[in-house]
Amino acid sequence: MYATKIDLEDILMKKVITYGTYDLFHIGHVRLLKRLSELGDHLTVCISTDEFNTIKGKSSIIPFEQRAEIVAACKYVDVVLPENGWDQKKSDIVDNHISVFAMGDDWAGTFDDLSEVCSVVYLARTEDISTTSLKSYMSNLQKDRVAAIKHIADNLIEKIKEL
Ligand code: C2G
Repeated sequence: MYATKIDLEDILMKKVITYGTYDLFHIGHVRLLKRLSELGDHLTVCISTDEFNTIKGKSSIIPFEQRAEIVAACKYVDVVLPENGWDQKKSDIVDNHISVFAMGDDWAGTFDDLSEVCSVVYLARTEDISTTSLKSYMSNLQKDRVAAIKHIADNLIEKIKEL
């Protein structure tokens, strides 16, 4: 049986894979995806589903379908797949003829077992930006806004009492 064109491309291309939630898509994500795309000819990004995020103990603001669509729109990304669990990585790598598995270095050492089937690379995270910090910034904004509205309301009540 002759290999199909797709199979040959798979084998000839240096394919890179990564995994993540990619909630509130930010410059740290973009810079990582750019550097990942420079490790090979083709980049696959597996986006954590909302259900898997629950297992990870994370809740994302943006639902899975939109997170996947946003990452798929990034010029550095070739394919987006769902990440449904911790254990799919090895079969993803083998089934998709992946040469390089790469993540930000907050995961350094976690996936070294994958070196049985591909190269494992951890790239430095982008400092001073994270989904968590964006969430707390927005939450503080909300609290400030509520406090400002309460201050105005209290002043109004005082004025009304003086009438
Ligand atoms: N990242 C980065 N710089 C940042 C923030 C994130 O390089 N300032 C990287 C992370 O190291 C990760 C990727 O961006 O490689 C996605 O980050 P998250 O969306 O937080 O993904 P995470 O929750 O770490 O999920 O099976 C692996 C998990 O699904 C990873």
